[in-house]
Amino acid sequence: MSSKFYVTTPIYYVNGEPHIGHVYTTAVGDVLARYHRLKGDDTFFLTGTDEHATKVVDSAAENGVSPQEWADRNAKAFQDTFTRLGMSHDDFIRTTQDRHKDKVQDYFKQLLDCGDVYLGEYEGWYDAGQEEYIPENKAKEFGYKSPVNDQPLVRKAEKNYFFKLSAYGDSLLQLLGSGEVFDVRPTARKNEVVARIREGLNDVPISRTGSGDWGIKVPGDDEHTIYVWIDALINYLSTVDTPERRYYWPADVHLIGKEILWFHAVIWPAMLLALNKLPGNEWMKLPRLLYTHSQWISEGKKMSKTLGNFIDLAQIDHYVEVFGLDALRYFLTTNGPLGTTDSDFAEAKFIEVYNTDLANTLGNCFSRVSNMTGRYFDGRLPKPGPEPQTGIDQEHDRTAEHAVRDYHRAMQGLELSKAADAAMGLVRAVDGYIEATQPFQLAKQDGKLPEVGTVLYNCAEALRVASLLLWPFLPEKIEALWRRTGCGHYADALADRGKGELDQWLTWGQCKPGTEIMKGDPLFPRFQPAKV
Ligand code: ME8
Repeated sequence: MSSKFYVTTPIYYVNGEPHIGHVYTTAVGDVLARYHRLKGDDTFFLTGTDEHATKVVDSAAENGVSPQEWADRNAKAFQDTFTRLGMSHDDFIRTTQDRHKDKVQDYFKQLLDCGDVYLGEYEGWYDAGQEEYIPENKAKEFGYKSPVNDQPLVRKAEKNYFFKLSAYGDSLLQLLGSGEVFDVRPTARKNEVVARIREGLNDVPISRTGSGDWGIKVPGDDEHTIYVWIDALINYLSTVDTPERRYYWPADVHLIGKEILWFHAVIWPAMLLALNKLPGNEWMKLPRLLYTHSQWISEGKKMSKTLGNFIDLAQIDHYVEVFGLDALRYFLTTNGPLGTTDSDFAEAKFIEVYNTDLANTLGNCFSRVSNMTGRYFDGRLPKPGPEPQTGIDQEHDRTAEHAVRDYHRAMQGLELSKAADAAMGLVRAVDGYIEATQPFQLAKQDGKLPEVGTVLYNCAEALRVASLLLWPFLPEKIEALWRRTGCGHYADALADRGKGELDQWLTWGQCKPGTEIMKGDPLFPRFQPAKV
C-alpha cells in the first residue's frame, strides 16, 4: 500500500563547507527517501542551510566578505556536494530565501497572537557556537564551556520575546509517554528528554537584540531579530506550506544529530502546539518521529581540525574517487552512528567493509552468475528446469520472501544496517546455493545442462530481488547491474525521483529466459591497498 512520506535533515550552518557529518545525515535521509519512492510512496525529502547564525557573520568578516556573500558561497558548496553525491532531495531550503523569511514572520506574528509570547529580559549563559541559551544548572554541569566545541560560555543580558515553554511540559510528557502522535527514538534519547522535562521547563527567548542586521526581524518590532533556532526549526514547515505541498505535513521523520535533540524534541513540538491552537492552523500537527543519531568520530578520536583527523570535503571526494560514490554511501549508512553509540570513520574499516560486502559478496556473486551464463548458455538467461539434488533448502521464493520481510521491518525501524544485511544475506544464500549445487561440475556431466539452467535462473532471480532491496543504498551500481541484466525498466521508472512498484517487482519468477546477461567490468573491483 502506498502513502506519503516526508523526511527531513537538519538544515546546516553555512559558516563553513560541508563535512562528513552533514553528508551522513543527508545520506541516511536519501536512503529512506529512495526506499519510500521504490515502494511507490509519494515522497518528499528536504535538506537545506541555516544561514542567520552569528557564526556566519563572524566567519564572513574573517574572510572579508558580507554575510550574504559568505552564506551564498557555502550554501552553494552544500548544494554542489549533495548533487555530486547523488542525493535525491526534492527541495533545498535556504533560510535567507524570501519564501522562508515571509513564513517565519507570518508564524511569528501568529505566536505573538496565540497568547504564549511575552516581552522579558534574559540574563544567563549563551553558547555562541551552538547559538543556544544554557540554563544555570546545565552551564555548571558543563563547567561553563560549550559541550560541543569546548569554548567558554558567554554571559548575556538582553531584552527578548519569550515563549511560554513552561506551559507545555505536561502535554509534552503525555505525548512522549504514549509515542503515538509524536515520538523520539532511540528510546534512550527519549528517556533523556523526558527526564529533563520532568526537571521543569523554563520559558525560552525567541528573539534577540543587538545581534545586528543579519536575521529576520520580529514583525512590528525592528529592534528584535527572531532567534536563529526559531527561524531554523520553522524550515520544516515553511517549505511545505504551499497549497500543493501541505499534504506532506506532518513530517514522518526528522533526522537529527544528538546535540540538537532539545530544540527538536521540546521547543519545536511546543511551538507547533501553540500555533495549532489558532483557528485555521489545525493542519500544523506534530512531526511523527524525531530520529536522533550519534556522532562520527575519526580514527578513534573526536573529529577536530587541529588533530587533523577531520573528514572534510577533500577527504570525502578522495573516498569517492578511489572507491566510488556507492561505496561511500554504503559505508556511511550501514556502519554509521544511527544508534546511541558513536561510529569510527577509519580507513581500514572502510576498506574491510568495501571488500567484504561489495567486492567479495555482491560483486563477486554477480560475476560468477554472469560468467557461467556466458560459458554455458551463450550469455542468455536459461529456462528453469529440474532442480539438482542437494541437501540444502531449495525453496528459493521462500528464502527471498524472508529476506524481503526482514528488510522491510528493518527499514521501517530505521535500522539501515540490518536492512542492507537482509539483502546481502540473500546474496550470500546465492553463493551457498552455488556451492551446494556445483553447476560447474554439473555442466561437465551428460544431460545435466537443464539442471545448470535451473541453478543459474534461480541465482539470477535471487540477485534481482536482492538488487531491488539494495538500490536505495547503491543506486548507481544497481542501475548499472539492471541495465546489464534486462531490468533497465526499473532504472527508468525510478529515474529523476520516479516511483517504483516494489511489491509487484519482488514477485518471484520475473526474470525472462533468453534475456542477455552482460558481464561487463566488475561492479566493485577488489580494493588493493597499494592504491591509496
Ligand atoms: O546544528 N557525526 O547545524 P550544523 C554525525 N543549523 N553527524 C554530524 C556530525 C558528526 N560528527 N557533525 C554534524 C546545526 N553532523 C543547525 C541545525 S536544524 C533546524 C538546525 C550532522 O551545521 C548532524 O545531523 O552544526 C547534526 O545534527 C548536524 O550535522 C549539525 O549541523
